[in-house]
Amino acid sequence: MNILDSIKKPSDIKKLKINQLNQLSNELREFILESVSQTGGHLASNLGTVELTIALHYVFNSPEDKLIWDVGHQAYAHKILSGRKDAFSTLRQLDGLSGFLKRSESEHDILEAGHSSTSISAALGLAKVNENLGNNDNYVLPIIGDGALTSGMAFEALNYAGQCKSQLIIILNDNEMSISNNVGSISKYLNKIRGFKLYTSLKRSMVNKLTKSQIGTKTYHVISKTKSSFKELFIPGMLFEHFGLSYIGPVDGHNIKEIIETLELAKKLDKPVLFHVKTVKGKGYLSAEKNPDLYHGVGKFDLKYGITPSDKSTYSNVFGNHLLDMAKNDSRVIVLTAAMSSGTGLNKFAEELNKQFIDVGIAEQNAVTMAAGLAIGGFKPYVAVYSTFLQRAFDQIIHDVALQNLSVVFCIDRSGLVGSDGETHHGIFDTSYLSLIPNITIMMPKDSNELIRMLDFSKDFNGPLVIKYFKGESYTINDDVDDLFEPELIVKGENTLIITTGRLVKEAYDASEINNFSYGVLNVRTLKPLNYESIYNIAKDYDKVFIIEENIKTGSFTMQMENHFLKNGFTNVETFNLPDTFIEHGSINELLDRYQLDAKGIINHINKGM
Ligand SMILES: Cc1ncc(C[n+]2csc(CCOP(=O)(O)OP(=O)(O)O)c2C)c(N)n1
Repeated sequence: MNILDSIKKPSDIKKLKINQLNQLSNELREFILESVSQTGGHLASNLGTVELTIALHYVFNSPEDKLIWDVGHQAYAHKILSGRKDAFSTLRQLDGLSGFLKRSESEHDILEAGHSSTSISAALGLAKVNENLGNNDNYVLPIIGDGALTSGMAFEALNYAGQCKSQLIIILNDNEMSISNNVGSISKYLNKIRGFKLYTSLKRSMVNKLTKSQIGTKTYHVISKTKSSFKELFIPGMLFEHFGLSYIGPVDGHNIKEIIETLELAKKLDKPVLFHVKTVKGKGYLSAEKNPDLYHGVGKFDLKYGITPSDKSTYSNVFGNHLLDMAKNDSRVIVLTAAMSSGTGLNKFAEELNKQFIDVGIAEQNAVTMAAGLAIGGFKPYVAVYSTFLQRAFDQIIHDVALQNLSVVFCIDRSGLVGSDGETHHGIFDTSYLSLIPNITIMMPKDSNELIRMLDFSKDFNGPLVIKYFKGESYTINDDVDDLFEPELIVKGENTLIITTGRLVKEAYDASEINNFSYGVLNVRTLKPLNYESIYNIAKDYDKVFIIEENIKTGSFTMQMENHFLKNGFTNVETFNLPDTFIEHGSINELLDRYQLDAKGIINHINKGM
């Protein structure tokens, strides 16, 4: 039996010797590679955390000591070592294991996440519990990447962390990458200290002694006035020391022995610690080491040949390419991304027009308010962001953009269901949380032509504008009605009308086609302001109206439209949406099927009648 098969729970690791731990790391890496190539998932980040995970479980006692994985996309080794190896082939599949941490899956999963930079804050809460309950021997260990560390939320937590009075060891997993190259001053700072030899607080006393004895009293007095800057020459991680943490590192994150020995040392300190580990994203699979961005999140692929980048046109590509053309003709156009340049289709833009491209790192709030500043200065900012991550900047949209009626365009990718990333990532709240904001206009295209028309329309539009589009391959349906504020009757049909938007226009069209085009299909492109009058004028001639949307019910456009129909005495109207719950993971098609929003589901609804 190999060693990996004998590990049923984290404490089993403690029985192993160092050479066995090394063997375990090889087996684990092999297993992750094989498995993820079959299921898809976050590959490169997980290949980088194998040794670190083994060492953490060797030194600490989970779940009494709390391992808190930031984002949770790099915790596959943790999931496998905590009793989920046999179920791993179901990762990210409908009703299978989650691709992130899930408290219902295991007592070793302490915090659920998917959005980044929450780990230190949650850890501070748990550390306070330990302090108040007198749990002096229990450790709390947030594990945060260098990308996640660029977020304001991580720094808000660091600002408090120095006051923590119980055992806190922040593990900084530094692989020099976010999804793409990490950006900004924090990243530059970490790059600088990565080159230092391992520094521990034991060495700090040596530095202090060295400075007194070797440089002479006179010089020492001059220097002691600027002691901090003097220390910076000798001590890496002074930034963290200024936050009241003891810095230890950098440690080779693929040397289990070194990690274990240094963690044991960290346990002896009586202050909160920042433990800096250098890892390699994609470690052990050469293609992923060379191209970690491409291997950050993967679909099923052949391990022997690796991934070939897809040439399928997605809405993200259509957006990125068209905005690039617009920006080439108008130097006022600036695009902002929060660490998602590849996901939002902006890689080509960044390469060709870097002066008009800004990556702020994982800092959605900063991106939105920076866009406000650009708009005030007369530029035309486009914020390219996933629907789910824009939730972070809700206040900035209201307070910094909408209140001042600034001309910022929000290009919201992944609106609607996103598939296997699941609960934390579906963009199913955006109609609800955006349509309540005054001054905002919200549009959603049914196909790639309409997306391009909306981008063209945005050029001269004044005020905040949202263009939200869904994940997937782009297609075109048929010609458009010119005025985007008017609804578009795509199929006239007979007695039944389906009113919808975005991806579901195609599902409604397919449902109608299956029924010899007997259902009318009305495409609503502008969800705010809702053109009640035009929609109602078309709909009132039908016997039955179904309004559907890939958004939760509360706050949806379907709910708003339904109220209008009822107010006008039209009662043969029914709405269907996603339910007001968190939606699980699964492929988009499986979820559309489960929630009866695909063509088949629409026909079922209609056949059931009212
Ligand atoms: C708020 C938020 N914005 C964007 C993302 C998308 N995202 C997922 S992982 C990741 C990179 C994180 O980098 P790092 O913390 O260094 O981890 P690594 O993948 O390099 O291991 C990003 C940008 C996210 N999860 N949360």
